[in-house]
Amino acid sequence: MTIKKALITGITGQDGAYLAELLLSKGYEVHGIKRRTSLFNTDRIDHLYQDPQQSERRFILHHGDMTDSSSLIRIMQQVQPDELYNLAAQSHVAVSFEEPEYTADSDGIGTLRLLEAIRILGLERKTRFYQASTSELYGKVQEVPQSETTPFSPRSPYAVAKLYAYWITVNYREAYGIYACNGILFNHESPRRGETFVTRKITRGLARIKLGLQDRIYLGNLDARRDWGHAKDYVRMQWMMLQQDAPEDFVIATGHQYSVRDFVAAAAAEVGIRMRWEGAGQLEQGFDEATGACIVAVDPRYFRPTEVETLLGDATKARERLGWSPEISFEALVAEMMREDLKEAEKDALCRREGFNVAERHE
Ligand code: NDP
Ligand code: GDR
Repeated sequence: MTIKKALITGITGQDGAYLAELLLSKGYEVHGIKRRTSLFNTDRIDHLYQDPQQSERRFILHHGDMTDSSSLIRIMQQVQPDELYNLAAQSHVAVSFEEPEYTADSDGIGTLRLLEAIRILGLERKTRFYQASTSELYGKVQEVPQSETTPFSPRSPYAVAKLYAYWITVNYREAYGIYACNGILFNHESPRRGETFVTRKITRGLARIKLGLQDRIYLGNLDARRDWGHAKDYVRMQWMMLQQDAPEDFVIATGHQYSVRDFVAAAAAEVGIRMRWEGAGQLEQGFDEATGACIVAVDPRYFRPTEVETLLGDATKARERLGWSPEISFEALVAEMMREDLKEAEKDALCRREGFNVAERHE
């Protein structure tokens, strides 16, 4: 039996790590592209590492970058993957306002570079392509809930770059017959979520407050509403989309929506804190009802020049056509994130008690 080969860009990220685990469990040979960094950046996939000296390796990393065609073409030529998952991106919406040109290059043109690599190498009939599209495409929403037919209205340089990536994926499917699909994924989180996205910032911050390592979390727009799922459920769907007879685009979402404030309250409840809110807008504060301490405050530095206020997905097509539905609830997601961040905070607390310096990291 021939072993299927998958290539994942963004393998060091949240989704890349879960997808690599899933594909390895299905017997794939998994190749990943990581970029060169001055410090190790493979924390999320270190448990999958196999020595290059080992024969019959099924997990192989390559150095490359979405802004560097030559590395992408070289890796594609070497691997000749059956499935190519494009998960790499400058994925932080707020950062995209600070680095708009780089975001366009890596997230927009980077996608084109991969599709061109498929064409240049004559892999149009071999390589199936998955593009990590996003609910941020809907931006200023025109319809509730949002489905595959809802018009796009992007509200950030990140979303505009991803809009280009979405359409170039559709165009290469239609123009060259490449099996190329967009997964329009709503927010998905996990204990592996980057620390500067709001959910992880909240669970990490609350764990540290609980253990006396910090006093307060500073957040931006508490009214923003999101449809939050678990990354594990969502990578399963990424794989399913490439197993169909014909390529199509799918929305992936839970169909439930919560505000940032709701997320704080749910996470706080996990560590036995009941929240009380006072004030509004920039002056709003969240208190630990039992101690009276202010543990959440608004800092306008985290407001975005243009905000996506509300997102709610309709994944009916994924359910009806592919039999997909999320298995992990919002409550279970929050509980898992809190549990894992408490363990991390306990390590820092232990170091501090033993007299070691623990760097304060906030963003
Ligand atoms: P992460 O930010 O956790 O991971 C992004 C990955 O891309 C990392 O491996 C990062 O490398 C890599 N990367 C960034 N820039 C480059 C570059 N120039 N060249 C090569 N690699 C690069 O994102 P997620 O795992 O959360 O998301 C995966 C994809 O799905 C992204 O494209 C994101 O935009 C999209 N998406 C995510 C959603 C979510 O809620 N998580 C929802 C919808 C879409 P490094 O580790 O070195 O930084
Ligand atoms: P988002 O995720 O922008 O939806 O993009 P993020 O967690 O950054 O923000 C969600 C909402 O929370 C509000 N918010 C804050 N956000 C951050 N990061 N930090 C804060 O302190 C804070 N306070 C309030 C934001 O304004 C926003 O409304 C994520 C990324 O994974 C994208 O790559 C992906 O495409 C989309 O999800 C779907």
